Amino acid sequence: MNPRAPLLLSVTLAGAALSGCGAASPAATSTGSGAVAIKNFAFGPTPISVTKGTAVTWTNRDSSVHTATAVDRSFDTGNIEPGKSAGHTFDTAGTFAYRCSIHQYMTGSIVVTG
Ligand SMILES: [Cu+2]
Repeated sequence: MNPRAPLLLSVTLAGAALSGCGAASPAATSTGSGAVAIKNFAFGPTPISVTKGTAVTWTNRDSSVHTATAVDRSFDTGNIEPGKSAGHTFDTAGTFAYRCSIHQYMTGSIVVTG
């Protein structure tokens, strides 16, 4: 018996399960790990949807300092220098609007699902 056969079968089944899940989920942007870029004085992508317990990372790709600060103050990355990253782990389900505390017209939101 070919010892690789069971492994190939598992991979095939996992692939089928994943594509089934994707078809059932129409959410535009949904990931288990969140990554948001800050570029040209804007957050993107936004909104993003993550599952509870996900660490979201903001990476500053501008030449200005930015922050990601919750409107309700539930989180605040503090200053993120150009080229640096900062993160926050979302342990509570809900929708969290945030903005840059320096440039308050920069807004985004994180949707945390249970
Ligand atoms: Cu800013």
